[in-house]
Amino acid sequence: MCDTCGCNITPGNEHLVRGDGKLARTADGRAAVTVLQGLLTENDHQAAHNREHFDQHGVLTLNLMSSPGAGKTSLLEATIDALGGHLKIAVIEGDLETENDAVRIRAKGVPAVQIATGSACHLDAHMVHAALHNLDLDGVDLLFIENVGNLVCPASFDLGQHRNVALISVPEGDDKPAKYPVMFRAADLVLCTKSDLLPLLPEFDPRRAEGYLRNLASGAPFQILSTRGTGQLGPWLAWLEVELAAQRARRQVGRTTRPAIQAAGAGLHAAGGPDGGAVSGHGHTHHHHGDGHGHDHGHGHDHGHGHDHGQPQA
Ligand SMILES: Nc1nc2c(ncn2[C@@H]2O[C@H](COP(=O)(O)OP(=O)(O)OP(=O)(O)O)[C@@H](O)[C@H]2O)c(=O)[nH]1
Ligand SMILES: [Zn+2]
Ligand SMILES: [Zn+2]
Ligand SMILES: [Zn+2]
Repeated sequence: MCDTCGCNITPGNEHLVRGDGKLARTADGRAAVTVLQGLLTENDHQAAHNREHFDQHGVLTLNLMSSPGAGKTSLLEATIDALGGHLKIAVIEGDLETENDAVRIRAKGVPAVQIATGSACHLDAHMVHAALHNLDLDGVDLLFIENVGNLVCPASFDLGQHRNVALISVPEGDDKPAKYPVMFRAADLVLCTKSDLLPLLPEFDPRRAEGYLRNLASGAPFQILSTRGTGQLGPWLAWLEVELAAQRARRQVGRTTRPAIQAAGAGLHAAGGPDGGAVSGHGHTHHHHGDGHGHDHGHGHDHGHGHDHGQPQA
């Protein structure tokens, strides 16, 4: 969680803590921990709402996480080359600064929205929701969210995605799952990238990397690939197709899914576990958003929320 690095407040959620925002410091001095807990709860609530957007549009949304430079954007470029002919792909890019990654994706003919997080080392659900205002999800099959390069904070924020994918690249060393367990426990799939460099870096042992992952009691598939040469992208592309089909089957019966590990605040909500959570079964009791969204979504449907908000909390 981001309590330690102080990055909880982002351009996406600062309206909640500034001025007369709902988490703004009260005259009696609301404790910082209460405010941070409130931000996580708000994040999870916004994430559930984002997931409703994705589900209404029949989109499978994947959150890509890794160290800076592990090869997320390159993998997206290669994936678009391979699947773009028969699947409609869209991308949300998160970086501290620059449009560079979005420009690379758009060069492939795929819509990409860049989120510049400023100082925040992760994306949160509010930032993703804002990005959705600039993205037409109609007809989109796969939405990739490329998170900020960082192996710590992104794992703690639910964005509304269905699956988490974590990358570990050969040059960064094979012990990353041991050192950053929170990230790798949250992964539904682990990709060992830049495998073309294995001959140059014999100290990287993919079996050891997978062993560290298994030590975390993770059963996530571990795939070794490269965006260079022959690449061995087949298993990754097949995983995407299987996940897309599985999500479509869930949607047929009004269900959805969420990543293996939830953000800390998600425990406060009562919506089913992984693979559970009927879309309409939000079921938690809490104060009304009061946001009423207050802005025009511009993404072509109204925001009925579709879940029961229960009674306002005392
Ligand atoms: N040898 C090799 N280099 C790669 C591979 N994939 C990416 N790279 C290189 O690694 C560098 C970083 O790749 P990116 O795709 O930009 O990495 P990223 O994870 O998107 O980086 P951030 O968005 O900054 O976190 C670039 O110079 C890529 O060309 C690969 O499979 N093999
Ligand atoms: Zn990138
Ligand atoms: Zn919305
Ligand atoms: Zn709600």
